[in-house]
Amino acid sequence: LRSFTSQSKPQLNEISLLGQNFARDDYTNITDKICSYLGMNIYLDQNHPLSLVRQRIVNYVYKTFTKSRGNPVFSVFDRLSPVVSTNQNFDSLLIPKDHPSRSKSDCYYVNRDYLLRAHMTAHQNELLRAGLNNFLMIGDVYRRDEIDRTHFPVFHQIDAVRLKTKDELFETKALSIFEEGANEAFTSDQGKQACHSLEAVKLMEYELKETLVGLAKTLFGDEIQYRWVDVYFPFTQPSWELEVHYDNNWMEILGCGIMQQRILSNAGVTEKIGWAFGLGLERIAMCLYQIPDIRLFWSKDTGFLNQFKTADINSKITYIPVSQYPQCKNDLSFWLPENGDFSSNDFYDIARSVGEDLVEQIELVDDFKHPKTGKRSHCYRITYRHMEKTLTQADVNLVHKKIEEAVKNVGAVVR
Ligand code: FA5
Ligand code: MG
Repeated sequence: LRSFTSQSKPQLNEISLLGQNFARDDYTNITDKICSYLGMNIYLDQNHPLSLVRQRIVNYVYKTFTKSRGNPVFSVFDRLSPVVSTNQNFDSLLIPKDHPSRSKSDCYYVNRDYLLRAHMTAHQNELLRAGLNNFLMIGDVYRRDEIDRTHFPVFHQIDAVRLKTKDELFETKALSIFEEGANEAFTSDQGKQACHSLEAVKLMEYELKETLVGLAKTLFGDEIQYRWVDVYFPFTQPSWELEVHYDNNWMEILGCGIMQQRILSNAGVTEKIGWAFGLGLERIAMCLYQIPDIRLFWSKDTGFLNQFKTADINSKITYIPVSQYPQCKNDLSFWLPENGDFSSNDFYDIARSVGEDLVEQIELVDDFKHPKTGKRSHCYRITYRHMEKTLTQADVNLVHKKIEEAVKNVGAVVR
């Protein structure tokens, strides 16, 4: 029954994804390039801008919902495999068989039965079945799309689910969550699910919207303008999108709603009502840090990444564009002057003054003390980059040589 085998070497007609082999078939449209993003987990890299936004959102949810002792109510799942079944991504969420979001032109299919998740909501069902009531699902999602400044086939989402019992929802015993005898598949003319009482839906809607407006204010500031837009999702009813006003535009940052009761009962959950939301990290990060291009999130360039190195994830960071031209790295190792009062900062000053604006960054990559002689040596990795042109290795060597001469002048011995 299983359409994949584990751990073994993939056969010719198989693809290996995160250590599991999957059979190819006529649905397979996942490319090697897309496969290369699997497991990169940039959203978990400590100082990555997406990681800063992720941590701020998780902290907000932790702080907003606490148990009596101040412990967070929500559990976080941020290492769920992005390879999911069509049942997880679609069927379990009541997405119809003929829904356009299932099409091969929109999704990366591994085969007929498996795809790269197109939203984090794909994990809702398994976590509901596991008996969880309050949880966040965080990870990379994959959609076939154009590649431009704001679109990239891989982006990141945080999804949330919160379930409440009658006792958690109401202060009085007289009220109930459900309308006696109503069919879970029907919608009432009030725009809610027929099976829900109006008071239960209104209280859930209130908490959901309060939570999300609070989140928007935490991220963008108390002054942020926002508006709610009625929308449709197969898995929530009623459903809304939250838009915030940023740089003279209304920007959609999330979708949310009251969970379809059929999803809960299919997962074995009874006597509870739930709300859910799903938001994208990239858009929020692009606004918060003024990052102009979504591709930058995939940059390995330290000129980009170092701008987000901060001890305080809430500090205001405004991205300063780095040069378009490539970096060039050269190492320099030398024995420190024998007089013993040479510090790394001395070297940085020398390199900065001799190397002018071509030196973008310097790291100490090795600090070695000779066991017998006690002599110390440092190795520095210097990153060069010109703001207006591509540096050749010859250009770099010239400057590198000048720095070398300058350290010799202060008594260092180049190795
Ligand atoms: C969803 O993915 C739903 N699963 C969200 C949801 C969850 C609704 C739970 C209700 C309950 P949507 O496709 O609109 O919906 O994406 C949700 C968010 O992801 C968007 O609001 C946006 O912030 C982000 N997003 C969607 N597409 C892109 C894209 N191409 N690039 C960047 N961010 C995107
Ligand atoms: Mg949307």
